[in-house]
Amino acid sequence: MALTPPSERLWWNEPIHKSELVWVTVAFLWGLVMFFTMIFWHVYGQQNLSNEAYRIEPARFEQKVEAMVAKYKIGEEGSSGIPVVKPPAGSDVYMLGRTFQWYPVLELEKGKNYRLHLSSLDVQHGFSLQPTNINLQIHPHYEMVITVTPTETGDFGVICNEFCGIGHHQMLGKIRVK
Ligand SMILES: [Cu+2]
Repeated sequence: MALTPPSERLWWNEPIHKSELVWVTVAFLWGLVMFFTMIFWHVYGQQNLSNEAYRIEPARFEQKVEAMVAKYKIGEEGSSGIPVVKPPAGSDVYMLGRTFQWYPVLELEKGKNYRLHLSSLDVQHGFSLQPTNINLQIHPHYEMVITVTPTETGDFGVICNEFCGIGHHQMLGKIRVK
C-alpha cells in the first residue's frame, strides 16, 4: 500500500505492462469459458434439473404430503415407522424434509413420469439423490417441482447435504424404483 500518491498522479495514462495485459486477457477469457460451461452443462450434464418453484406454507405442504400418504400407503420401511407410499404413475408425488428425516419413502415405477414436489417444514435441507448425484436445495416456504422419469430399478438413497443440525448425518431417505 502506498502512503503517498504516485509521483505521476495520472497513473492511468501510463502504459499497461505486457504481462499484466496477458493475465487480464487470460482471466477474462476463462471467465467466459466458465460462463458458457454453466449453460452447456445445464443442457447436457443431466445433473442440473430444470425445476419449477412455488411459494407454499410449510403447514399446507405437510397437508398435501399427508393426504398422499393416507391415500397410497402400502407399508412401512423396516422398523423406522416411515410409511412407504406407492402413488399412481404419472401423478404428483411429495417428499418433505424436516429435522431429521425425509418423509415418506416413495415407490415409483421405472419408465413412468412423476412430478416430484419437494419442500422443507423447518430449515434448509439439501436433497441429494444417490448414487445418481442429483442435488437440489430445499427451502421452507418454497416448493420445488421437478419432473422425473426413473430409468433404473433399485433403492436410491436421499441424503441431506446441507448441514441442518445435530441429527443431520441421520437424515437418510429413500426412493424405491420397481
Ligand atoms: Cu437436513
